[in-house]
Amino acid sequence: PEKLIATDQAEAFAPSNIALCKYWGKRQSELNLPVNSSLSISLAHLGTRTQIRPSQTGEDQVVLNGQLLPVESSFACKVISFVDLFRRGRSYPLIVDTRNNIPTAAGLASSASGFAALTQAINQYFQLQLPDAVLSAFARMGSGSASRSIYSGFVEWRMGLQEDGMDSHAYPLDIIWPDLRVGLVKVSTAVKAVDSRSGMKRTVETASLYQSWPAQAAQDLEKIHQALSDGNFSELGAVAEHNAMSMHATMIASWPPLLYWQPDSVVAMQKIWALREAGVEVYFTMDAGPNLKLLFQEKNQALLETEFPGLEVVAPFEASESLNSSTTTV
Ligand code: 2P0
Repeated sequence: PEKLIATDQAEAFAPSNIALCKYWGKRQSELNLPVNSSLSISLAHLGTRTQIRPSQTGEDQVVLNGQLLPVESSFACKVISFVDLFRRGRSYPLIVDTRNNIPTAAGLASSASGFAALTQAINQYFQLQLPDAVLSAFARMGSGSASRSIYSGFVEWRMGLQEDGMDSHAYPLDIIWPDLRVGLVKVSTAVKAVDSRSGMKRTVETASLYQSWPAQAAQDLEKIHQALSDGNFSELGAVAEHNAMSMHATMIASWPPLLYWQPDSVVAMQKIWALREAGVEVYFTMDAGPNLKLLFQEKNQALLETEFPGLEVVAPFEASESLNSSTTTV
């Protein structure tokens, strides 16, 4: 709009999400347009809460987990240039106060929930009343996976075909699996060495194996849709694990090699394969970091909590008041 109307304060929550069919590679990097479509599950109460209020100093301020960041830090720069997409040269100095309840930059997708919460908070703060699909397309420009964090439950980000990217946004799937569980195996919460953006670029530019990725991702997406409509957990888990390993194979085939795994990641993988051999239905997926995300059903929760001490378990479809607050203006 020509004129922005600011409120006193706005606050929004967005969940983190874990892709079952991964986004890896951009066809256009300024707008974050992906090479392939992807599909994720949102992590209910795990995510980011962001508050926006006017800054009395006349300067933007970015606060992360209670700490005021230097404006020249890369996180603050990203946040400020994202807000500028909406302010477009107009002077509205803001305090962006953002809090994650997941470890930042540990491959637990905090940029996804971060940009989704920021987009929703901006929408409320300036009373833009943008539809969810447009919010998703905006969130995508902050971080590709953020397009999916606008919604809860199973979410598909369709790559789209348009050059302006307005058809590259997520859609919520009308499927509920109350007994689905996602378990976070924290191998390391250290900040990763190569961020996803540079990692993707390196893979696309140097890994000849990457040529087979778009077709594999398209096929996996189809299979996941089928598994979801059949209610077939084993198929869902198997396709998600195969998809993650295929993505990591393209990363490893980059130069210099991109290996996000730590020795303990492999220990955990082998444990999961042994459990499956023994008849326990558990699968895993991994992102641009050393941590594993387990996929299993509620009936196996107690056993897996024993096998993986410290496992953080999320029930993506649990009813939660905090999810509703994503649309609340304070
Ligand atoms: C995903 N990842 O689908 C994939 C799998 C990591 C591995 O989306 O450059 O932070 O900001 O668009 O969204 C992480 O990449 O990257 C990611 P940008 P993003 O979840």
